[in-house]
Amino acid sequence: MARRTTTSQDRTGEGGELHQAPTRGQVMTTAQGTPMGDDQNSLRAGDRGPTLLEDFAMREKIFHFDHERIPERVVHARGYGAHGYLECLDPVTDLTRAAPFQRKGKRTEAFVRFSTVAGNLGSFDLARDVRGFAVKLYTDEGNWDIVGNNIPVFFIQDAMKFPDLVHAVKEEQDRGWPQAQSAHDTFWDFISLMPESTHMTLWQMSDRAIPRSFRFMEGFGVHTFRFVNADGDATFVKFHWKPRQGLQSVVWNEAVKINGADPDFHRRDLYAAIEAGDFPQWDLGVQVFDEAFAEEFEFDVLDATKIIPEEQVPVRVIARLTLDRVATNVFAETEQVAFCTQNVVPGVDFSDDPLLQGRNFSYLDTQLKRLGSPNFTQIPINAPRCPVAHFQRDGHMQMSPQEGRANYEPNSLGAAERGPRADVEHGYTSVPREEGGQVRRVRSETFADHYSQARQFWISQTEVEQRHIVAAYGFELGKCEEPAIRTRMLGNLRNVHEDLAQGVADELGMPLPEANPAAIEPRTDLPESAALSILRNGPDSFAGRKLGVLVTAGSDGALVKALEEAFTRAGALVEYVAPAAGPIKLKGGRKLTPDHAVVGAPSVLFDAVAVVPSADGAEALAGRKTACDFVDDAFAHQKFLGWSADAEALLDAAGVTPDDGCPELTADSVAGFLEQCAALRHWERPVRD
Ligand code: HDE
Repeated sequence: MARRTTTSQDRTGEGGELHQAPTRGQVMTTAQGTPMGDDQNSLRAGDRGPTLLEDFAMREKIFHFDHERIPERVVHARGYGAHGYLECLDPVTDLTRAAPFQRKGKRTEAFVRFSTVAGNLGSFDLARDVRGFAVKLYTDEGNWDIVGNNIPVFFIQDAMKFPDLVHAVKEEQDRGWPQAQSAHDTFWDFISLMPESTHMTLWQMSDRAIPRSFRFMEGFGVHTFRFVNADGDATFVKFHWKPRQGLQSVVWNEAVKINGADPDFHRRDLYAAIEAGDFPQWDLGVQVFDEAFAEEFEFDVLDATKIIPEEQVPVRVIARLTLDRVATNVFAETEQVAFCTQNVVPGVDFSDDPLLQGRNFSYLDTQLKRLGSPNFTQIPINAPRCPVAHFQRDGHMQMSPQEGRANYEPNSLGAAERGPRADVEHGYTSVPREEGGQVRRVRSETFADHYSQARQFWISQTEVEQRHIVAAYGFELGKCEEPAIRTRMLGNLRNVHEDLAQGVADELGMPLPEANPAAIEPRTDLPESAALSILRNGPDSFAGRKLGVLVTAGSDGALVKALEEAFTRAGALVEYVAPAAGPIKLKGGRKLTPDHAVVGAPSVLFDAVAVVPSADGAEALAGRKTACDFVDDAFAHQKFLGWSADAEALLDAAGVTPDDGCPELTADSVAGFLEQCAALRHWERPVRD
């Protein structure tokens, strides 16, 4: 192969192959398409002389690099996306004319972006935070975005307060911290002064805010929307995404450690599952109700701080979402995807929820800031998959050679050139409805009950979940420096439930203050709702989860094989952790290359663990803190922990006395261990703080 550049390569005397024209693939060019002769050296006057302005290739390369960043999202900056499709299971043509639901089996292309809210782009995945669950559906009649969260209620009732909420939760402006944390004064100062936020904070302090992975969490459209059928009949609708994997979260002490061990835990999990062909799926369910229900319901269906319990309006599953392809390029797709709540399609309409109405302005506006041009809809990830025809013209980065003479309507210039016209019969029309009343800045009286559903959430939790909620408030409020903020929050919590308030007060070592005045006497008659608990809706098998197996040279090869076969057959992932990353030989002769060295793979990265070293290996590991922590943490995090008789020295060193959640493993007991692991954790094990 002839060299395209000789002098510079000869002079650098290294990387010769880099200077040859590629034997495969394309010739490197500038952005203008000019083939590059040298990508190593800038153009110089003399070997040691100045670089010349004439060097268009270097200037172009650095110019582009200088402009690589775009503003990150002001909220939900850290996210991870994947492609997939929505498949219609139950065509609800009686309810909506929305294209995805007109025929059983109909597939609609989808892109989903999961996110945390408060942290910056470079923050860590397992912050205690709400998760975004934004779905873009490329329907035959335009893009429909359901921009939801993994929690069905929100902190505030009116969009007017959103900037305040976000300022309060982000890093404090005078010091620049904390990153990706609500555990600080400004957040709880704001929240404690906003009784309407109380319900949401119960969800946020629950394990919903520390999900095991994106695959194990629910999604909610939050607001009430409208479905409209072909006859123009409208009903109210709320959207739910129910993970077919079940619900699962981690415990707080684990989350804290995962953030250090693998800040990309959630994105890695989604990527790995999809790449392994274990495609995550969610059922799309709807709660449908009419004006009469809305009238008689205890709360206002336009108030985003309230749910409609599933016991009152059941969730009807109409479609299934499958994510089967990771992004090709994270910037081009996940970063540039532009979700807008205003993106609806014929068959879907808004309600008057004041939060939703504000969002309909904000999302479009923010895309202009982030993507820099009103033509952001032409970026491939945002482009509709159906034909687009309008008279919007020009603007930065216009990609479309919009043809013809007339760029206005009405026009009469030549039949072929007249361009598109609105379709009165089939095009989008808003639901006709009566609106009226005085123009005022006002909060409806029907939004005034801030505590009753918070209490309903609390009483619907299992004891384990209640304990976690109390501990989370304790942690967060304990980080507040101002005692008055803690006191005010305790006053709010007294309106929710005495046990909750007392538990948090005990965590904080503070006396219970008087309950804060409530605008409306909180109700105590709302019944428990099983749908609100994670533990009552967990997975029923170990499929999709990860077993960490601690091995050493000389580990029992037959036992290792039995574990691997049983867990893999059950759809789980098995990863090996060893004293070092290099290959080891097991008893029986198998050569095994571990996935991790123990120093880089604490047990927090696994859902359950098997500790099966050789007796010598166990002795050696007993002297290593990382190995003892592996065992101790798995036990403390109430994980199922299988162990072989040879592991005893390590278990002793870690201070672990096996209980019912720690079966001794033999090739025969592996099946029982797998069955046990189907439960999320061995919650009966006493917790050590
Ligand atoms: Fe958002 N929100 N939000 N939000 N939100 C944004 O839009 C906003 C709200 C949600 O993965 C921003 O493109 C206002 C509720 C998700 O790209 C911004 C209000 C819910 C995402 C914005 C809310 C959400 C965003 C920032 C109060 C759950 C990430 C960047 C009225 C139902 C989407 C962007 C993605 C992102 C505004 C409240 C969910 C600034 C004004 C309620 C999942 O436009």
